[in-house]
Amino acid sequence: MPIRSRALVRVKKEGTPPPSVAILDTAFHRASLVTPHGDTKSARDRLRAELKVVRSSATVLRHLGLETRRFRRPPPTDFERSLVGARFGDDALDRSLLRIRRAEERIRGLAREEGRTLRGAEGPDEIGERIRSFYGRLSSFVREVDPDISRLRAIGRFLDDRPRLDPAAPTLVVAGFPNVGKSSLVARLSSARPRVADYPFTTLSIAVGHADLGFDRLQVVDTPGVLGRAGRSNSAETETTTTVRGAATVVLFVIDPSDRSEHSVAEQESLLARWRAEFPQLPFVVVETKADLARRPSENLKVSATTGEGIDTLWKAIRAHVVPSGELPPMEESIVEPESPPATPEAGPPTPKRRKRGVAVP
Ligand SMILES: Nc1nc2c(ncn2[C@@H]2O[C@H](COP(=O)(O)OP(=O)(O)OP(=O)(O)O)[C@@H](O)[C@H]2O)c(=O)[nH]1
Ligand SMILES: [Mg+2]
Repeated sequence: MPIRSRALVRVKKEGTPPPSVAILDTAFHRASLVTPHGDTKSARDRLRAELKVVRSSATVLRHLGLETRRFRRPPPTDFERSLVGARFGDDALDRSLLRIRRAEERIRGLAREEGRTLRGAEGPDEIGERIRSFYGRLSSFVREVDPDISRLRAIGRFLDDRPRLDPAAPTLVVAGFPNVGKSSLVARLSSARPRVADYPFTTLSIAVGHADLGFDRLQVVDTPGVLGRAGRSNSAETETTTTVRGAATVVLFVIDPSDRSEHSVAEQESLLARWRAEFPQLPFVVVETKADLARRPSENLKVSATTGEGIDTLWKAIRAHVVPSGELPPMEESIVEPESPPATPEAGPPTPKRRKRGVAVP
């Protein structure tokens, strides 16, 4: 059966076409457009075949390169890698990249070898047979990496939906049980405007806002709620734990002491105790929120995202844990390069201005 019909049969059987179908379709179409020059028909036949080999393999390689480019420039940060590892499996990204790289090497080798063999081929039948066999092998190399291309696309979409955190900037991770008021506090503390609603798991993936500490720009990360059931986390809860582990400079642990919470303070505190034991190096700032609704005697800070009560005191507690770096954040988009050199040599280099400053901290 011709290669193209075989691909169509697979599409019908499986519903969505695997990535190889479009890649090979483009490659064979582009290869069919080659226009060889030559004095004799046999010279033109051979050159046409050689050009088909070059063009089809080059097109496939260009497409495979596009599938992997997102993971090369810039490469994912360590934190992004751990998010991907938690969702897709520890080595899923590296395994797929490696398999595609191997397929690229095999395709390059195949094209080189075929170029040599074609030079010795005699007559249109032999040349036609060689091209068919080349296309068959090229197709099977691309089809073998279908699952890897699909996985890389899924990982790319997953990362596109996540903020790109600056690993060098201080990061406050806001975490706690579902529906306790984490997103409301993130909106109070930063430039982020996350969705707030009165039901659990409104937030399903991490989001970031910024706050201007004066000396540095703080990343404030909203997270999905965690129920604290050891060993039985859903993917959103796992994302939160991965973020606490991989991105936090400080954790803001939010407790809801009001009767709006379906979970007792004791339950919420047991998650806090577990995290303190799991991440002994991390500072935890603990707040009891919804202070406008309920408060109980305890040593924890009392705040309300609704009225703003306690937010100034909360900032003091957060700032105490964020060591001034004395440096501007290295994010390129946040810096406007000065246009002219300093007026006098003694004046030293001009200070770059920040464009995105986030919410100013009192
Ligand atoms: N009265 C009062 N209500 C609050 C306060 N903070 C949050 N809420 C309400 O509590 C509900 C949950 O708030 P969210 O900020 O979405 O809570 P969350 O912890 O982000 O929830 P998930 O993303 O589902 O885990 C919403 O109805 C908010 O309006 C507060 O300080 N006072
Ligand atoms: Mg939320």
